[in-house]
Amino acid sequence: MSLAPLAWSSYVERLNVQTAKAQFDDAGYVRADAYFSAEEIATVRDELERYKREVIQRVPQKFVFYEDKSRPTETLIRLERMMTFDEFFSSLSKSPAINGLADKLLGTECEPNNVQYFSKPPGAKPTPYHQDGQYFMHDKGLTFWLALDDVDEVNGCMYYVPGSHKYGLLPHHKSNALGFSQALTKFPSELLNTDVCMRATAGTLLAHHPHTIHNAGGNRDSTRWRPALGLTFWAKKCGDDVELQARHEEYQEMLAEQLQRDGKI
Ligand SMILES: O=C(O)CCC(=O)C(=O)O
Repeated sequence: MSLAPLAWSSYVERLNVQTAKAQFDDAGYVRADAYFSAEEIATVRDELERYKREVIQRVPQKFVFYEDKSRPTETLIRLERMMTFDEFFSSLSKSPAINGLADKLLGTECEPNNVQYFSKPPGAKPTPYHQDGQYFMHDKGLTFWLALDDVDEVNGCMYYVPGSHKYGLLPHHKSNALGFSQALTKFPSELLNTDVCMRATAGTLLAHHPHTIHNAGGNRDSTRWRPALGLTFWAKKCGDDVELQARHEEYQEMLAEQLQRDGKI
C-alpha cells in the first residue's frame, strides 16, 4: 500500500499562500489550478479504484451511497469517511499539501474531519445551493474540493457565490438530493445570478469557507462521470467542544436513519 501523499511536496511549492489566503478571506473561496500533478492525480484515482474493489465491503453501509443499490457499479454516488477506513486517504488528508494549506487558509491548526468521494455519474442530479456550515454546525473549518477529472457546465461543475461567506449561516431546509440533505431556503436577493462557474481540470483544488454559498450542476453528459474528492477540515479546538461533537454525532445518526428508512443505505 502506498503512503505517497505524506511525502508529496508541501503547499509552499504549489501556490503563493499569501495571495491564496487573501482571496479566501475576501471571496470566501480560492482556486489553485494544477495544484496536484497528473501523476499525483493518477495515483489518487488508482487508490480510489482499489478502495472500491477492496475496502468498500468492510465499510458500514451508512458511509456508502448508491442512487440504486441494485446497480452498485453504475450508481455509486458518494463515499464518506474514507480516511477512517484507509491509510492512503488518511495520509492524503494529513499531507503537508492539504492539511498544511488548511492551517494557513484558516490561520489556525486544523485536522481532517472527513474525506468524501463525489462521483456524479452520467444523469446525476444537481447538488442544491447550501453552506457547509449547516453540516459542520460551526464556522471554524473549511472544505477542499479536488477535481479528479476535467469538469465543466455539462458534467456538473461547482458554482461559488463570491462574498456570500460574509452573510453568516442562512436558513436551510431538508433537500431531496441524495447525499446532500440540506438546501438553502432563500437566496439573498442581491446575490442572485452572481455565482461563478468553477470549470476545472484534473488536479485543480478549490477551497471554500463554511458560509460560502455553493452548488454543483447535474451531470448532463451521457458518458462522462464527474469524480471529485471533498476534504473537510475543522480547527483543532473544535475537538475540545464536547457539546458540538455530540450535536454533530446526533445529526449524523438521524441522517443515517432517514437514509435507511428510504432504502438508500
Ligand atoms: O461535488 C458536489 O456535487 C458538491 C460538493 C460540495 O457541496 C462540497 O464539497 O461542499
